[in-house]
Amino acid sequence: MQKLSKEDIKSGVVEMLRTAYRKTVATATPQQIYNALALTIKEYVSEHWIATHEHFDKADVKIVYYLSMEFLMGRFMGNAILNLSLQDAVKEALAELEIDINLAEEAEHDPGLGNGGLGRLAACFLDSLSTLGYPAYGCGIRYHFGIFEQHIEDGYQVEKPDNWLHYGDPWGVRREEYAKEIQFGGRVVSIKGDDGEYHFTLENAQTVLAVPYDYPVVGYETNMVNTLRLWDAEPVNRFDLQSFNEGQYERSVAEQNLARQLSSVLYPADEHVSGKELRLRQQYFFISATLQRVLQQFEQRHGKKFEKLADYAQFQLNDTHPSLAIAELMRLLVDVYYLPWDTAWEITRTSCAYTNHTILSEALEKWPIELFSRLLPRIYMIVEEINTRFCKNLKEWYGNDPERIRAMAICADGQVRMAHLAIVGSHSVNGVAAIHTEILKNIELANFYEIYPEKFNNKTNGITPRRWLAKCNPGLSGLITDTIGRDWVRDLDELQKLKPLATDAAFQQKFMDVKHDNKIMLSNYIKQTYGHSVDPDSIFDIQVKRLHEYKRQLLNIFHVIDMYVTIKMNPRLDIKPRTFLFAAKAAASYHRAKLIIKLINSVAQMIDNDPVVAGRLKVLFLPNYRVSMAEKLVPAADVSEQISTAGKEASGTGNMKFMLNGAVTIGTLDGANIEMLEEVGQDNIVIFGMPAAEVQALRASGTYAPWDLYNMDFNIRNVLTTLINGTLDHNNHDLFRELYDAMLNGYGGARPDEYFVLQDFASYKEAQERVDAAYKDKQRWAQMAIMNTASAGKFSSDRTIKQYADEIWGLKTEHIQ
Ligand code: JNB
Repeated sequence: MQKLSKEDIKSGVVEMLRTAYRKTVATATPQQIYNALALTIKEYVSEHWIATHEHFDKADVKIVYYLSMEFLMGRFMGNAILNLSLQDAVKEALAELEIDINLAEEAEHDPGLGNGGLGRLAACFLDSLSTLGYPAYGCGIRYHFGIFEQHIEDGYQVEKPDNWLHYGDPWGVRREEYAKEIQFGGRVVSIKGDDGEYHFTLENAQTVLAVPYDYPVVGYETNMVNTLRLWDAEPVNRFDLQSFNEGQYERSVAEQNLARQLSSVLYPADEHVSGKELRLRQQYFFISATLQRVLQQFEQRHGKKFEKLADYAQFQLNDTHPSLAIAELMRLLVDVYYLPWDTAWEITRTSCAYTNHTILSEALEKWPIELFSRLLPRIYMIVEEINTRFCKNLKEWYGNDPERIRAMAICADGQVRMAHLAIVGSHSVNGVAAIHTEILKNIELANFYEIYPEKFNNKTNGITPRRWLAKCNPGLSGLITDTIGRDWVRDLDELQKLKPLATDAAFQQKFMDVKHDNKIMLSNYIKQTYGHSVDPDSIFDIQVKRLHEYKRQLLNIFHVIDMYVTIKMNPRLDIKPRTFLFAAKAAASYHRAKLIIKLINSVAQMIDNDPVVAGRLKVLFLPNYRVSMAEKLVPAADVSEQISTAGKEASGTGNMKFMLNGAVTIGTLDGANIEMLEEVGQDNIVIFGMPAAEVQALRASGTYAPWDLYNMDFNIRNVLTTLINGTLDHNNHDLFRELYDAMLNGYGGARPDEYFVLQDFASYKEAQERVDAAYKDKQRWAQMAIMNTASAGKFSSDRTIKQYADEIWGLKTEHIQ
């Protein structure tokens, strides 16, 4: 295929502007220019996309289906340009057309079809699948509204809808020919099939149409283009005169409303179950559509040989959200394709695999049987049957131990437990970092590990080096490529070659110059966008992630208050100036998290208003954290805050992004931080706080007494007092009393300081002093920063995906001509 040239791009953009908007380059808006460029590139991508699928058909390949409620893709265009090696051609074409490429790229709305780590991981995985040459589909929902847009008003979070489709959807291809009908409610009846046997079907169900929109997933310097398939819900259009006459008018309207609601909005609660009927509808909607299409295609290719399904299709369940796949696959095989139960079960078990992403108990999905069986009556029957057979097996293995059986059952206490369904119906169960998998095996899922040890395995998360270094940090990318060549983009272990240069004064200088340039660029962006001045010569200390108590943004801001108080008491204190940057969305219903946002903003204001600390401390909360903002922050970070209560953060992936871009981590022994420590060595990471085992022991002992810490530790006392003495808000002394109470007394029946902020405070403070000391020694700091980049190879999602392909999916790479 002919590569897209500079001239092709120029004429493509001009032509597209003319036909789509009757505009010229001179009169078009940045929005229109973006669309014209996107459509030009998409046209070119389509050739590779078609070739990819021709190859899949011809070679009859095995395909992995990554089933996920969330895909946090970030902007498409820049990534496509990079992966297609079109960066130079596009740059030159736009320069000749006198278009500012930045303006065009910034005009793309960043689609937020995910909450955080789990959704962004899915996006990194798709990039790696295409880059490595693995046939794959990402399957999910085309929400019309992504994660809300966060505004900050008077220091408080305010949510606004994110209408990402408003300006058009140049990358999506509507595939009406693959639409599928999805049924909800109704009654289960059995009718005689063509085979003369009785089969279950639904009577009087509500029907919604699932229409797929396909988005290209371009691999880096390969010709493979995989597909992100997002299903949109539409009414089936039964709004005909007949149903009107038969008095079904209301029902018809109800169905239309139902359809419109289904793919309307992403649930914005991160690691917290909503328990809402609409969420269960969404889950069944995209699972049923995906599986109907996969089986239809399988039958076209292989006839009725469904026993071979697992050799051609693997379904990876991104947490329990898609775990209805297990029951829906059973339904289709048994009710639609007339397979015997045992055969269908064998097929299902061998084609599904489950990834766990959190051990927070509030994120365990359990559906009330009443709701589940009403909405999905046939699926419920199947889940019950799976449960009955599973419990019978348990009885055979353990004898009659009702307590144990009740603990492990899929249906119990009036609920369906989705994690148990996912484990029983899969051939693989994996955690996302070594410590996380150990906790699953030994604590959280110990019961299941005992009966299915062979299913459990670890797949430590990774991030794509394309978006998270090559794309977001051109300065550092260029320096690395000039030094060791460009192979690192596909083989991140190549970065090891930088290790000998960590002590090289000339390289240190260049590395830190790039960092400084990135800090200046970020400072300019902050000045322009928010009007705040930040000093690029201060330490950029960054904590960006969802706002959650276990992630302990509170520990960070408490330490800032402590620094403030310390400087006030001793204005000549010798510390390196610091800029603390925060960004985080809180679930709309998570009151405590929103109060913490308000606290961060109040502290920022207090510091801004105090000349004594001016030039030494700065705090800024950046509103509306999202992928495109992360791409600006990560390259400019000196210090990366990864400070969760040990045992709570399954892996973390932001930690890896900062490490790759040469930031030094201050972190706990949690999630993938532990493996980062192994890779980078203890001289190049700042570790503090209780390890997970100590946290567990302290919690179990019931002896944790924050008041003792308050009484013994003068710094803690000062920080907590600041929360309630009017320093932060002269008009309302009680604004933050809830946080004070939560720390010391327990608030609303909860235990005091559930996440051990105060317990780890002294250790954190001391670790921050180590950071300060290290930064003052310029060579030492440069060496640490370089060692972080040089040691980040393990955290490429290419490594992770290769392990999934080899150890779970049995998937081979393909080469597209
Ligand atoms: C999540 C996440 C988990 C469950 C729900 C929503 N987990 C989101 C994150 C972990 C990180 C880890 C990433 C990728 O593996 O994002 O996954 O790095 O440590 O916190 C959820 C949503 C609704 C209902 C129930 C659960």
